[in-house]
Amino acid sequence: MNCEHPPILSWDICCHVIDNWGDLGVCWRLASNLAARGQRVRLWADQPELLDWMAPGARAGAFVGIEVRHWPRTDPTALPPALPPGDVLIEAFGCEIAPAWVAALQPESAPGKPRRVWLNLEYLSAEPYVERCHQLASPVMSGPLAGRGKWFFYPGFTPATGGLLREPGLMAQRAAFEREPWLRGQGLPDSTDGGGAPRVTLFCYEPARLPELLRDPALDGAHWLVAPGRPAAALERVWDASVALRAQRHALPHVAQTEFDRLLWASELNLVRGEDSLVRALWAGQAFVWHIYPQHDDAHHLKLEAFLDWLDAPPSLRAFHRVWNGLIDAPLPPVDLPAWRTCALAARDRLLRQDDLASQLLSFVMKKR
Ligand code: TRH
Repeated sequence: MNCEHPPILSWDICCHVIDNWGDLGVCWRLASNLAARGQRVRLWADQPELLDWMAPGARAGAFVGIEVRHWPRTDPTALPPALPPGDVLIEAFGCEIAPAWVAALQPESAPGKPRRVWLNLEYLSAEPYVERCHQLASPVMSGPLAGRGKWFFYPGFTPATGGLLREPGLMAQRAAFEREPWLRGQGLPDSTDGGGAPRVTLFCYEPARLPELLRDPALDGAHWLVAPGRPAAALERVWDASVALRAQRHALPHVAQTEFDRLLWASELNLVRGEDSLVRALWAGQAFVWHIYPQHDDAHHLKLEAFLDWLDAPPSLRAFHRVWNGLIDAPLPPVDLPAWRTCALAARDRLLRQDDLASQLLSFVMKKR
């Protein structure tokens, strides 16, 4: 397929917000990435109101090619509105779309017509199973949809996976970014303030070692740019007079995803979490530390180690991640911004040589139609 000029397909993306913001964050990025390639997207979300800050105007139709709709996921009596069926249905993170909705959004393809494609977009991981399971078929064996089938599509970090979301022109925007005016425009300290002290973006859960990090000599004088919600609450609990002598904190409001990206571009250290902000920290090319989403069976331990292997993280960054994420109980290793940034830039170079997720998705769908 010529990916420069792909045919215009209509896509339905269903998103269940389980907790936090990453489910919708990823789905919105995917919708935007597809729309940027001329595709038409209906984004069905059970909490679309989160978009009011993540993508202001989205619910009112301000983004060409994207229509946001409420998905009454938990109401068994709700049926989808009468709409033209789509060409591609994406079930984000196995969100389980009721059979009546699948049948309505995506009726069986008529003989001789291009086939409709139903996909499950999975969570991001660097673990080896991702390459094995990417693009596997999953037939429906029973129930009203028996005989239909969907495909697994796995994002990932290597060429044998579905890749990462990266909108066209992102790196050009990143290169053209003017940090100082942007910081001033946000009411944040620019580089003239604090004699070169680093800016640290804090977007985490509740890392037990945060008090130690606040006292790391490499962050003396730092400006902590603190995201709302759990990061702000976590910092509030441990911020005291001794920390206030050596650092400053700046409470941030919710900002649009595009501004969130710029925040990561403008900071010398990005403490990110979940899934989407990790990917955006990679594109930012600054030193970063990942607070992985904790799973109760500790499945995130292997997931973190697999990511650190792929990242080719230097020993200091590996050790830091293990302590930051509670895998081992040891003092927090010192921050090494230059080494961590070098590692982040090398990882970004590797990723930029691979196709992005939306392009791969388009190619895959065209092959299956
Ligand atoms: O919020 P997260 O922790 O999200 C998730 C969820 O917990 C989800 O259930 C889990 O499956 C997933 O992680 C792995 O972190 P994440 O993924 O980084 O998503 C945050 C999103 O919020 C991201 O798209 C950026 C966006 N964001 C803004 O747009 N503006 C803001 O001001 C902030 C703080 C975040």
